[in-house]
Amino acid sequence: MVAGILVGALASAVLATGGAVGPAAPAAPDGFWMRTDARFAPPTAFVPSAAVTYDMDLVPAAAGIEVSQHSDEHGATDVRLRVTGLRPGHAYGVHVHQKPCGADPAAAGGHYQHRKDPAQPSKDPAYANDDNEVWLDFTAGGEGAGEAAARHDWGFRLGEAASVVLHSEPGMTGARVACFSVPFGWTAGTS
Ligand SMILES: [Cu+2]
Repeated sequence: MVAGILVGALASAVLATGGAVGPAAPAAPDGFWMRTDARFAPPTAFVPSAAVTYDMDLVPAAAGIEVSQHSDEHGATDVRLRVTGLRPGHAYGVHVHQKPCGADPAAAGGHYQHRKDPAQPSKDPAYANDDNEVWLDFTAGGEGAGEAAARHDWGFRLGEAASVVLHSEPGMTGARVACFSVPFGWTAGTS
């Protein structure tokens, strides 16, 4: 697997020139797709990776991750996750988080929420659930591979979704064991 990013958008005028946009946030594209992959490395690695592991037991160095997003012109969004090289049989919790990864697992911030809980970090189940957040929990198979997908009728707001965090167990409570910085896109359907 070669690490990289592929990004597409239907509003080619926006991305191709940028000339029509003002100093504020650029106009949202009418649709968006993106796929990015990387291999995990510790935050201290000589060659830094967009994918960092904080727990080499649950997420070994050189384990692989791929994340893709497809948003249609109405904002409905599919996010897909594929991983390789993890601990066979282990159940991981995974969410889209607000900020990019850092050497500190806390750097990724809280979960992206469609309706933002006024109290952050959010623990209220009315907000912290898989309808209002993007959860990609999975159990690694016998070879350590896994995948998950989530579909919502909403998309991300500009700049507010920036990583995928793997946790030590499904749901809300697991420790952060790895993080992948992902350039999620926003769409016109996002309000
Ligand atoms: Cu999380």
